[in-house]
Amino acid sequence: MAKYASIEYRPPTFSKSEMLQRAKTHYQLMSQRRSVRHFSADAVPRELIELAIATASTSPSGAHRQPWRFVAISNPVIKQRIRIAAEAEERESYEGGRMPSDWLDALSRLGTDWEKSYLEVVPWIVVVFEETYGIDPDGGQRKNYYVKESVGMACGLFIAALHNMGLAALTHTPSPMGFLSDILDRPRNEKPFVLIPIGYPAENCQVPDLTRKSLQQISEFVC
Ligand code: IYR
Repeated sequence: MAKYASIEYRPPTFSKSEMLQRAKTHYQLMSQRRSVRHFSADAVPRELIELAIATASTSPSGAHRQPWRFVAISNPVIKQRIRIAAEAEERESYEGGRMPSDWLDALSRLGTDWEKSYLEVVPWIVVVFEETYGIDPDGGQRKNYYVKESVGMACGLFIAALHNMGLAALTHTPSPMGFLSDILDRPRNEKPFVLIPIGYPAENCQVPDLTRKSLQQISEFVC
């Protein structure tokens, strides 16, 4: 395959003090992001979702295959179908013995349960699919590389973009997620990766009072 041509790379540059200021401002913004489970039904313009998806797709990916597909749903009938199917799976997980007790124990502090009414409240659900393999123009299968790492990074950029525009989101993984391929009629090479309800937080939105690990706990510097 022909090599990409090389072009000059000219990213924005900043003075040392600007760099520090920008780093602090960005950290302060991102440290306020929380996973939200109580949403308002207020409408969110489609253009904002499109911009968040475009931002997510700036992510690096294995061999630049960009093995992601973002399916954005505002249709209330489809949202209802997703809620019903997700709750059926989650009920089985939480109450039908599918989640082992240590897992239920780990979740008990967050207060989650099988009930997922937010799936019908939110103006948008975005389901992110990983492309396990690509399809060539001639219909042949093309291997993708580091798919989960690539899609995970894209999802990180996606939720950061949403937070930056003042929207709330939840990275939700009702398990198993095969029902999403059926409801959304996705091709065989796409596998559900995560389901992301998106909207404004409800007026009385509450989140668990948790803290994040300190810099010392999460880093080592070898100088
Ligand atoms: N999928 C379930 C369970 C769940 C699992 C983890 I790991 C969480 O951090 C939160 C929930 C649910 O969405 O309730």
